[in-house]
Amino acid sequence: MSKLFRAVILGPPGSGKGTISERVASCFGLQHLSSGDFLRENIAAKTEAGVLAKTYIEKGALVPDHVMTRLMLPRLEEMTRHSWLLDGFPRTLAQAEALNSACELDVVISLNIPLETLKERLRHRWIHPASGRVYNMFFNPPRVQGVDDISGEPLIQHEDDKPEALVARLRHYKDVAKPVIDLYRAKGILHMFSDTETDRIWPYVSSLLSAKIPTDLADAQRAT
Ligand code: G5P
Repeated sequence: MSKLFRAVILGPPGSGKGTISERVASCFGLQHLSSGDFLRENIAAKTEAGVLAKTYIEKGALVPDHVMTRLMLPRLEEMTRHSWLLDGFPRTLAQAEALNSACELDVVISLNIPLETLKERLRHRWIHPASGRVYNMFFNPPRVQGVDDISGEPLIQHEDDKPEALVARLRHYKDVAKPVIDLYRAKGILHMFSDTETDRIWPYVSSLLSAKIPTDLADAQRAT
């Protein structure tokens, strides 16, 4: 059997991790594992982790490391026969170390997006607090303004997505992410992409993965 391929995508809120991950999944056949999606599934199912995580997500804060690792590592163990791209995990050094002890990564993609661009994207972000579903008033608006598509309940804006709090939160992200980025740089697997537009970053990500993913593996993944 071919060697499996394991990648991580890092980036601040609004940096385009989800958008690029979906393109990677459809072009290269990797499984897209999103920590935000796992959290939202757990919130919807009202699991113990979901109930706890909701209180942090509502505030725009990071969910504690022990909750995240307890949630993510068993999911990865279920994926031992698949190649995957992990989106949104790890976010802290403690999470990166836990991931390190569970598996070996081939590539880490890091999105470096200017602060002004992130501010512009996030200030239009609204969420449905009960489910954690996220909307952007320009790029993925709800069908009816201000209302969740599925439940019909009102959307709210994170206190932290309001302009006053946003800069502090994005700086906090940078501080927490720096040791994670340093760790992967030291391992020689970090690839950083800087631009204001996902469409301009994508061709570089695509050619990196074309070079790194063995051809027989890419064919096999696409066939499944
Ligand atoms: P998530 O779900 O991981 P965030 O906040 O990290 O959420 P988000 O908002 O989902 O990230 P993203 O995935 O980086 O952003 O980016 P995206 O969704 O692709 O794009 C953001 C928006 O910009 C979209 O509307 C998109 O259409 C638009 N866009 C993309 N590219 C472009 C472009 O080129 N131009 C323009 N104009 N627009 C574009 O996590 C949710 C919460 O869960 C918790 C945290 O509380 C987190 O806030 N959490 C964790 N906590 C602790 N540890 C972890 N590991 C955690 N993981 C999740």
